[in-house]
Amino acid sequence: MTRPFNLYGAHWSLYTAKTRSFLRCKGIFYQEIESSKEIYDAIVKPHVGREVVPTMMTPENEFLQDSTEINDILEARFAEPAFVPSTPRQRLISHLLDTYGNEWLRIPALYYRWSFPAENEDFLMNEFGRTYVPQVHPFLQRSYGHAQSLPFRRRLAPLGITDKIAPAIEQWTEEFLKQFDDHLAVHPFLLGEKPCMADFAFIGPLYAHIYRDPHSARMMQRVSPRVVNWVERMHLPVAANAAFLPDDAIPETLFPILRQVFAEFIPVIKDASPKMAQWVKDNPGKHLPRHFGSHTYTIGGVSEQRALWSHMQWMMQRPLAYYLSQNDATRRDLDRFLQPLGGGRAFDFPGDFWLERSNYELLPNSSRKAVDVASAVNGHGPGAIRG
Ligand SMILES: N[C@@H](CCC(=O)N[C@@H](CS)C(=O)NCC(=O)O)C(=O)O
Repeated sequence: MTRPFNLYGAHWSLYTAKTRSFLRCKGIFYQEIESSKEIYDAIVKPHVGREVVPTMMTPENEFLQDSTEINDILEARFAEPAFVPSTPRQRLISHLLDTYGNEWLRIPALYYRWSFPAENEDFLMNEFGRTYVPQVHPFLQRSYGHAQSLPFRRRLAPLGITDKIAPAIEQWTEEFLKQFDDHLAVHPFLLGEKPCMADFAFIGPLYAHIYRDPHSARMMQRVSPRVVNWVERMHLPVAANAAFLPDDAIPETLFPILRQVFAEFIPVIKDASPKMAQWVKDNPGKHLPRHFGSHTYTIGGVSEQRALWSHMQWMMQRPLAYYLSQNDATRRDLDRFLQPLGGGRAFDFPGDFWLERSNYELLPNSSRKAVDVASAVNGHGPGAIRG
């Protein structure tokens, strides 16, 4: 009998949501096992080295970690329905919004989760505690829940979430949800009749935090009922013959979101990238920290300081490598499309350092340049991105 994929994860977890939704939409046979202390100790830590979800064990007993890498590997193994578009504009936008959902939508997710304790605290402490120690008394579970959630609460400062910027985050989030809701009035997913990889990046923060946590759940229902509906649709199998929009079209209803990507998100990555390259030069042989230093970011017109996040650079390498791997004519067409949205120069990175994942860590490969990697990109999936 066929064995299932084992997904070790939790419903409170942003990145588990990304992989769970992918598995369900693809119709892959899997079982989800909650990431209790027992599971971390017996399975996750011995294989991955730390308590992190999602972790996946394949039917062949391979261990995978990092939701993006897991989804890429599954996409390569299960061809239908395909979630990576094959035409240039759609493919680039899918990679780009994948990066955006993964990295930028964490800001509203973490802000809303941890800024409304009167409504969220009980729910969250129970969730974290029950998942971690399901067998103990609920009263004790709460104190475990507190300890388990502490590292996440501590991420607010490095993500630049402060009292000063809170009103701007709220305004920005409602606007984003309305824009996405308007889009969903016309199209069931970002690029047509079926999800692309970016839909899975969006579902992480939009399901695990905004849809489920009590305070933001009410906001989502009030501001964007179609997003509620999309969250639920993102957990159902997708028909094998569902298609992306014809003629490599990017729907105009996505333009407001894309304008925000180029106005707010791309400048942060472009500022961080050379600073990370410098850090790598100054610290030869060292692991790049998950986050370090600080630089300015702007959301909803307000600026604040945040840390430089190395995973963001790794994610951005994916659209970057795809863009650079295209011939001149295709790149010119992509530029023509991106220009009016403010993305005309989005991909002109210095490109003099490259991050690779090895043994569940991000490692700089300073002998490799973006353009070398791009020349090796000819398909999708982590192998292709790594070159
Ligand atoms: N980039 C990773 C991030 C995984 C991640 O941060 N998972 C959280 C839960 S959503 C966690 O388990 N964090 C603990 C840790 O990273 O130490 C992925 O996409 O899988």
